[in-house]
Amino acid sequence: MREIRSDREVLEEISHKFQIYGELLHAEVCKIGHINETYIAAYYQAGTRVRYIHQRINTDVFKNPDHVMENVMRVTKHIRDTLRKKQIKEVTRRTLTLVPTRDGLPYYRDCYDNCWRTYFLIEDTRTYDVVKNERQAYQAGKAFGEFQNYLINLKGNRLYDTIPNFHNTPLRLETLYKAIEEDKFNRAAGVKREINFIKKHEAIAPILIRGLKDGSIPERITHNDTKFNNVMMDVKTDEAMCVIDLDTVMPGTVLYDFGDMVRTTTSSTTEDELNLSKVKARTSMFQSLAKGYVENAGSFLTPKEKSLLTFAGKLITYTIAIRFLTDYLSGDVYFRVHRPFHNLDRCRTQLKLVESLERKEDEFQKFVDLL
Ligand code: GN1
Ligand code: MG
Repeated sequence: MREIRSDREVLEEISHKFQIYGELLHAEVCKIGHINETYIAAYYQAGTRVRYIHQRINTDVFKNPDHVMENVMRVTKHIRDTLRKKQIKEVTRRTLTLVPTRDGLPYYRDCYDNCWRTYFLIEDTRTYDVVKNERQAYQAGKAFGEFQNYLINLKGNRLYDTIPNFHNTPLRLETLYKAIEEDKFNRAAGVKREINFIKKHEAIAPILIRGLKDGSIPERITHNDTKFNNVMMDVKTDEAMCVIDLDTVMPGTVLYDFGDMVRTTTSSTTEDELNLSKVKARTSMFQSLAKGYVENAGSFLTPKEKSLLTFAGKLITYTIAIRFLTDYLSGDVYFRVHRPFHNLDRCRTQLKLVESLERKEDEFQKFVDLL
């Protein structure tokens, strides 16, 4: 039987495995994120207090941690080198820095087969679940636009697909339909409205994947999880400092990235808001986001990519709704939940946002066309 150990015991053990030589003072769980387990740990080292992030990689989701870590190492090194070349200051606050194990490896596998990695914690930054003002929205667009821009000239082999078919909406739909058919937890009868809405929108599902396959949408290196809370913001200036959560950085289309920015940056509420009447896409946030993104990614965007930016917001929101609903029907096995019906609540919020984005689609795209 697996022994139950406290967080403190686990962290005491793993902390000695990395190239950190101080004493562990304090550690706490970071509740942001639905997949990996993240801890913030403070150490007393060489006469001062320093903080690190320890993260247990969810290997049910990321089945090949070697691939994930190789991608992360290549991407962070490339960004670090690029920032240095450009003589940009505070490089270690502007990209993640991995702390290797004492054996020089990118992650540590413990005796339970848990995979752990460590990053510097970026001090004087924080994340937000909901965008507060237009400056933040602009900064989010800029941060991910720059991120993609820096990676345009990453040399060498194609990055690994850490989760194959991650944004393949038709495949996500198929998985949903299978879950409805199986209905293992007798939950399908309660979600007829959601299923109908999803079915009615089926036609949008293949549009981006088709473009990627026929080459009309270029494959690029993309982040693939561009939630607003994956941008560390400077606490004093509200400048976007660093893009985090690099496990899904892999080949894809910038449209999914921009789409997920639209989903999380324009939304007036958190992802799991219960009061659906509050959920809408905010026009001023969209405009600031699009401006920040196009100004910084602009030089490589093709006209076709640009013409689909608004549509991508609707499509990715629809896709995430499908994924939340599938997980609800499957017994909440993928996304971490904190209350009953959590995944269903998340799905409903996303679908409400799809409706709102749909209403504003033409208006939003007109704005993008003028940028
Ligand atoms: C997951 O782990 P987190 O919370 O950053 C998910 C994303 C979803 C997001 C929805 C690997 O991201 O795809 O958009 O939840 N990540 C994975 O909030 O599935
Ligand atoms: Mg993530």
